[in-house]
Amino acid sequence: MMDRKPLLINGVWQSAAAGSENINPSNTNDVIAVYDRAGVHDTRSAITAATEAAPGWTAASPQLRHDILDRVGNELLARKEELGALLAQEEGKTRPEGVAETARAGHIFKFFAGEALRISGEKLASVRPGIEVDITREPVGVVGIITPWNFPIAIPAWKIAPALCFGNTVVFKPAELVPGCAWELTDILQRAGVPAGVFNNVYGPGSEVGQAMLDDPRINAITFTGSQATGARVAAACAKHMRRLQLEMGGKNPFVVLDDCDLDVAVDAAVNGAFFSTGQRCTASSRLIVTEGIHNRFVEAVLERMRGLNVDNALAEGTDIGPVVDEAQLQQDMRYIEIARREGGNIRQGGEHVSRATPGFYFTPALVTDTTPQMTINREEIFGPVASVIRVRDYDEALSVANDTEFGLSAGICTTSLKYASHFRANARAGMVMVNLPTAGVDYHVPFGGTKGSSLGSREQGRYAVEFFTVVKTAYVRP
Ligand code: UN1
Repeated sequence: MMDRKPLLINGVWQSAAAGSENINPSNTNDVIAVYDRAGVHDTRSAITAATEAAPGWTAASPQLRHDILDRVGNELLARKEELGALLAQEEGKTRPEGVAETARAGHIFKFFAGEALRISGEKLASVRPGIEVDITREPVGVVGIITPWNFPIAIPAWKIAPALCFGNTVVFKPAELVPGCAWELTDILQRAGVPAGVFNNVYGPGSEVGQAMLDDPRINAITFTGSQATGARVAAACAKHMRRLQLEMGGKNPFVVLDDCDLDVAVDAAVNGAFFSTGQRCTASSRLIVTEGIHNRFVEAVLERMRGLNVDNALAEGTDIGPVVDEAQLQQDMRYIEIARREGGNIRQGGEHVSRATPGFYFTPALVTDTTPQMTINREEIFGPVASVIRVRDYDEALSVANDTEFGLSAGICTTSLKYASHFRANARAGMVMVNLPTAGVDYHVPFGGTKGSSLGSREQGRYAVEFFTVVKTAYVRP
């Protein structure tokens, strides 16, 4: 029997009645570790601890907050190989992808360490003589953080670091499938000197832990990344409690390829955006919208590149694409391939569950051509290595197809025309626009987020994170 990895509540490692096994999707015989699983009672204890710790942390010196966050960032960077391998082992993205994600998390902590020293306000002259107006930012209070499995360390980092930076306390519920990175990050935060109760990890099921967070009025704000369906439940609960919220949900991101593009650039960006990280990114390029003149050459070149992609164990040398995260996701990916076929799509390559040396959820990247914007695979997020191609006449049709979805996270275009690139930047209905770049893979120091059904609330990351994690106070003073 393996030792269990405990929860962190009120600065104390605590065991729970039940535990969950963390299974390696590249080798389902490999149980990475067993993690204590919080229930409703543990969650309430964590919320109590975070509530009681809030006044002290709010008053803590920016220097202290800086130093703690900086230590966390340094340790993540120093251990990126080890933690990146754990990430790959539990989530299934490749080792280099796991290492890069861990480094990104380290940089995020270091960025917000600096931001702790730059919390600023404004002073304005009142319209009434002799009065000053001061505008300052205060923490929101207790922040609930609910994260998905697909970025097991970067997404926790980009919510936890700004929350702590701006003086909030945290109740953190990591995704059920990836407790490992969340536990290591918790251990790092604890050893870096986060005071008791300021940060709590209540790993456990959404139906118990997540629900207990949603139901508790002592949580002042919730930041959530995950599915639209769960996002809607989070939003409803937040409305009930008049609580601040930030949602990052799905995408059905278009990547437009115009006749005048550089074909190599287009193929690189499309293959990276659609299939890397096993396509399990809300920013994935899942709809390739291609004008007639280049359509066939583009499709053949993408297929050729796909044939060279090695789908295998996430930890193996030379793997380009790891397994999908679990059995349920594998079934979902295969179901969408069936739907695509039934609706008249042409599965040109991939879309199959394949075996490798170790038992895992291996699924070959799929390209579906001859699709129309109305087909299910062009409307619903699949969250796997599946891309569809939509053939269009010209730029105008491409833009209108690109915008024809309920989502609006990221939108890409590949063109050498300044005119089309500029027009697309202005008219793509998305929170992020990429020109001659994949729709996925973003910098850590600039705002991240979408429009329409993809996001709700203010932006994450970079200086814009201050909007969500602080409340503005306006003070009128007669000196
Ligand atoms: C990226 O593309 O680098 O869940 C980031 C997601 C996003 C993060 C994507 N929130 O896939």
